[in-house]
Amino acid sequence: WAEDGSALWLRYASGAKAEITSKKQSPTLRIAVSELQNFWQGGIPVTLEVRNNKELRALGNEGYTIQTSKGGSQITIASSGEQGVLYGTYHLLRLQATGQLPESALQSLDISERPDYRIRILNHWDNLDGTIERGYAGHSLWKWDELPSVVSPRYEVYARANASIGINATVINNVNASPKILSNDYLQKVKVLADVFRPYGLKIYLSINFSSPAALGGLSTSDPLNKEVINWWKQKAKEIYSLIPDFGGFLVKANSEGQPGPCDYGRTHAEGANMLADVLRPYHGIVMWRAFVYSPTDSDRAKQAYLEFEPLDGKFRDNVIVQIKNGPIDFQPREPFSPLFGAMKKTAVMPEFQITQEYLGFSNHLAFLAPMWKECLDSDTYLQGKGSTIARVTDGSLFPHPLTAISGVANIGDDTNWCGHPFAQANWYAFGRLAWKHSLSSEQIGNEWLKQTFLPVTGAQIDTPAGEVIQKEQIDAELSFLNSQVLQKSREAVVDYMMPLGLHHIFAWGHHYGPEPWCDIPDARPDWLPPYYHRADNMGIGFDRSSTGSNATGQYHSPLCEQLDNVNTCPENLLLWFHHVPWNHQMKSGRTLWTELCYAYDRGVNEVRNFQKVWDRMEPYIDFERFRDVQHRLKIQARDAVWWRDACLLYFQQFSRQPIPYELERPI
Ligand code: GCW
Repeated sequence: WAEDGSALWLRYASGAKAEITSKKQSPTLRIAVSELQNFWQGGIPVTLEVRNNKELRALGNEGYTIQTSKGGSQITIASSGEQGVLYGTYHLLRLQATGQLPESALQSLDISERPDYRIRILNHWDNLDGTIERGYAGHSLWKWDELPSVVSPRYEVYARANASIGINATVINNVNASPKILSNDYLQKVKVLADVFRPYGLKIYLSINFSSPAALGGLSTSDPLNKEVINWWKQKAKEIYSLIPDFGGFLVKANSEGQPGPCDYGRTHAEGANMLADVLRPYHGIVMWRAFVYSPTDSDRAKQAYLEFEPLDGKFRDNVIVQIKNGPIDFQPREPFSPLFGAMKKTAVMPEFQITQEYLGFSNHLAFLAPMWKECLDSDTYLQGKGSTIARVTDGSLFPHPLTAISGVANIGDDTNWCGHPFAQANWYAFGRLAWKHSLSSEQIGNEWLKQTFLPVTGAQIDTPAGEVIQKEQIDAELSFLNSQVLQKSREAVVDYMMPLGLHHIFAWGHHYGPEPWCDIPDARPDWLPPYYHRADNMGIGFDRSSTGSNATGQYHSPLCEQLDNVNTCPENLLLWFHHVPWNHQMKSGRTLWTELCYAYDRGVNEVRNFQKVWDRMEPYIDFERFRDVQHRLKIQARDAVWWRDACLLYFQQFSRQPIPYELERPI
């Protein structure tokens, strides 16, 4: 009884040969038909319809309805577009796989869905040499050396997995982009991928290097206002669209971490983005311009993106969207939301989440990230008064921008199970589900994923190797327990054992895995050297970003600005992000800051130990290979949690000069 995780959440059992019909034929509809022919077990015939009425038009060509006709003799999945029919198909199969289609439900289906964002996009940080920046699941899926001649079957499986959760776009190369991606040789390869992805509604985008005109085209400059440069881009766009007529557009990292950009020529981000936007406009292409501008010598890095981009509000073309990381620094276990989400009324902005666990224990630690992304999406920016959540700022409901999008940096590689940690698949899944519908709860997403991933797909019971018989219902209940006790608590546990109370960026230089608040590596970037982020000294700890310090709090709207600015009203889980706090400061628990810090680190360790216990209890219900894999990784996580706690507490204790409370475990 073994599974290797390669089937992801798509472990459908064979169907019961009901009649599946579609009047219209097309590659996309053929996929929908065959998915249902292969896996639909409901017994009732299913009809797929692409039609145009008012209701369906309102749902858009990706939205759909699923309805049982009167008398219960037929289910119809309808959409104004083929893509919607395919998404409706996967919706129906998901209900089936998660046990939500008992007879009564089957008889009365009346579902109507439309996606919250127009573009739901993965960003792969895959290099052309096959390595992946911050990738922890093997090498790149894209076998550039074999393409365009050899087409790996995994490309289609990848497209299908994305379609099954509503992801409709993908940037296949690293934002630290090689100019070579735009060479004709590579574009021929990209075209093959685009052809495989197309029937699944998955559109290709590319990251570009801003100095491509010089680096690849041999021009003497890449100045965005130079005529020859503009012409070079025009020719390039023509070439791309002749190969890939539905090409999505460009993602750009400019003037950040040494990447070239318009500022090299005295131009603004807007001038750079607009030049590319104008070039792509005739083909309906778009530009996603990243706001991650990082210069390590800044006095407060957290303020930089806002300072550079806020003055540019209204200066971008309407086919440009500014892509903002959830936090103002860099994908830390917990950050406040980036104030830039609350700064632009006339510019379309989109969130960039990180699915790959660069700062959350790579593929060794179990950390379900839906709670983190929801925390960001649900945050109120107060941009237009109360209720201006990031979800509403970005999904088009607050401002009628024609372009809405949400992106996630992928955690996918060529490992057999795609993502390294079996539970890392849950984050790919959760990103897709939230991008489709940001009001879904983390609990629901976790439950859906667990059931599809671990429930036995056939029969009402399983016979364990130990000779026991276990009912599926019991497994179902155990998985719900796993959801509430492990998945839902896992991100907070990482925060606790790595950097609680608003601490951030005390990672080891280079690899970003373990602790190094003491970093003393001479060639590290200046901001990595202590005390930059933690500011620990004999008085206290934390970065004063209040009005008495860097005044980053001033980048937030009232009343949040005042709330964050005051040490007594700032949420404690962000306290040390915004304030330098005395070691003896009294926390809400009544403990001093130092004691609270000790408790938080210790709690993180104990949480992981509890995850181990809960997981061990799953042994009878989970196939052997995946059970063992997770068990082994939890061992690493538990050891790492102790390492983090001991290292950080012993380091900070030099400054606090106070004992670790006796009731807590001693550092070894
Ligand atoms: O998180 C940091 C990473 C870099 C990454 C950069 C970015 C792709 O450490 O590896 O580069 O952010 O987002 O551009």
